[in-house]
Order: sequence, then structure tokens, then C-alpha cells
Amino acid sequence: MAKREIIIIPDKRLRLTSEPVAAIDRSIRALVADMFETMYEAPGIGLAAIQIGVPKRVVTMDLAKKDEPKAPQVFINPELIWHSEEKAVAEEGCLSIPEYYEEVARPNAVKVKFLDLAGRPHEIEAHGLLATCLQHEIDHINGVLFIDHISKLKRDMVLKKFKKAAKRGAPAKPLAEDKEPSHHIG
Ligand code: K1U
Ligand code: ZN
Repeated sequence: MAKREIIIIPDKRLRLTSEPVAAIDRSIRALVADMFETMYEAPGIGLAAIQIGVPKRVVTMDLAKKDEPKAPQVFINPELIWHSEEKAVAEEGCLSIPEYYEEVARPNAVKVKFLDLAGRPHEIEAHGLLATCLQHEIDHINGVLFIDHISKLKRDMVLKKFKKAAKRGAPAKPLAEDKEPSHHIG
């Protein structure tokens, strides 16, 4: 198991469409182990393989609260098969856009089909944080970022800040109006 580097915007790999997993073999199990180590260390509640530079349709997640036992979940080839008409607004963050949080409106319920690590098929209906996180991660494997769901003005500000930082080779400075995460965990 190894912690991997999380790539951040404006890295072009974050805009790739990830490839479906054809066979859940030893290399996929090793990738999942590395993703959990990387996600827990970050720390984050979700991670898509492309965020560590691997363009495969693999997602890890753990939505357990601080005082609860770990609850690791793996979604291989996740597919959104239904979403509600009703939307909910929730604050989102992204490990590939560090220290930037913004409210995003998305369907408040979704149905997702996926394979688990043993290759068994599942279909779940998700609400609340699970629905938000699944949509955020499925966006990642389709090359979409949560800033694509906010106003162009805000998105351009964020992109400008991270492009400037990448040129300097330094971490991006926080935007004056960035909010702290408020909705999660613990
Ligand atoms: O995919 C990612 O970039 C991970 C992202 C998942 C996510 C968070 C919030 C809404 C939708 C999707 C994160 O984990 S950001 C970090 C975060 O939420 C967090 C960090 C420390 C403790 C608790 C939460
Ligand atoms: Zn993200």
C-alpha cells in the first residue's frame, strides 16, 4: 500500500474521461488500497482514481463520522441510472482544488449501479451526503469538476488562482472569500 500524490487543477488529466475496469484483478485491488491510504491521509471523504492520475472508473469513499468506525466503500464502474427532479444545495470541496469550498445544487436523490471489489453488481438509491459525494466522484471519472456547476465568475477566479500558483510552483493562496467546510463529519 502506498500514499499517492493527488493532482490538482489546472492539471489536464482531471479533464480525461476514465476507462471502465474490464477485470477486477490484483492491480485494481492494489489501486484501491492506495486510494484509501491517500484519501484517509488527505483527509477526504471520497476519491476518484483520476485524482491520483489513474484514468480508470474506480471510486473510494468513507462517510463515517469522526466518532464512528471506518466505513470504506468501493464503487467500480459506477453509473448514474436515475436522478430526482428535486435539487438540494450542499457545500462541496475537492482534494484536487484544495481549500476551496462552494455551494452546489444537484439532484437530491440518485440511483447508481456499480460493481464491488469482488465484482458483484449492486444498485443503490442515495440521498444526502452519499448522493452528493457519488455525483461529485462520478463527475470526476467523466472529467467534470464541481467548479463546473458554479457561476462562471467564481470558476474563473478559482482557475486563475490555481494557474498562477502552478506557474510559481507554489501552493495556491486562499481566496479572500473562501469558506471553511461546514457540513461534514464530526
Ligand atoms: O473527490 C474529492 O475531491 C474528495 C472530496 C469529496 C466531496 C466532499 C464534499 C462534497 C462532495 C464530495 C473531499 O473529500 S473534500 C474534503 C472533505 O470533504 C473533508 C475533509 C476532512 C474531513 C471531512 C471532509
Ligand atoms: Zn473532487
